Amino acid sequence: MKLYDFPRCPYCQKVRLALAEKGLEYDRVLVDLIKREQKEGDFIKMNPYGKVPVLVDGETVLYESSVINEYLEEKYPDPPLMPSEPASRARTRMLCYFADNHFNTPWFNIYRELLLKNNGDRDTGLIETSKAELSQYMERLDRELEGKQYLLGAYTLADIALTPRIALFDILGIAVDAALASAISWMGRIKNRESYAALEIQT
Ligand SMILES: N[C@@H](CCC(=O)N[C@@H](CS)C(=O)NCC(=O)O)C(=O)O
Repeated sequence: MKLYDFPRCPYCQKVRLALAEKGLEYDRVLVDLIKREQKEGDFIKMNPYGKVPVLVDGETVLYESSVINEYLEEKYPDPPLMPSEPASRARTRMLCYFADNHFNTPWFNIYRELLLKNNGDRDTGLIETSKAELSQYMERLDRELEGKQYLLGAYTLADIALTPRIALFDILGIAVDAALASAISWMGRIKNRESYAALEIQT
């Protein structure tokens, strides 16, 4: 398999985590987003949206990180990263959607303001409202995690989808309320997994 990848992209990190959890070998092809290689000839033929990640498995070309991770789950089911029962599988997918489409918005606001802009250009108001939004999402996750090791009980693609975002909390100065004990211990658990190294977080 070949993964077209940009190291610090959270969507690529999700796929690298799933590949690592499943112990799958693959080659990595760096797509330099800064040089806009994702919008050029050969790459745009694989993904018409011009975005990483893209996974190539033989003749199969896939884009959209959640679709890629479900493909990996179906083709390489061991170890499983989805529950077996339909309602829990649907819940896993809802949480993956939440991670990419809701949680990601305030998280990326903070990321962009702090890591992609210079000091004087930062919107401090946006950073604060985004932190408040994330606090609410963390409360929701804390409730979801009560009495559980991971979001669905066992570790799944839902935990994977949130991991790249959680991983940068310290670097982005995002604090989690100490009262959210279930969420805090879950964060510790996902960081202690062997696969976590696949994120390649640079401190
Ligand atoms: N929905 C896509 C999102 C992928 C995405 O937004 N990738 C970003 C990097 S983190 C990208 O390639 N951006 C380049 C661009 O839009 O030009 C997925 O889940 O794979």
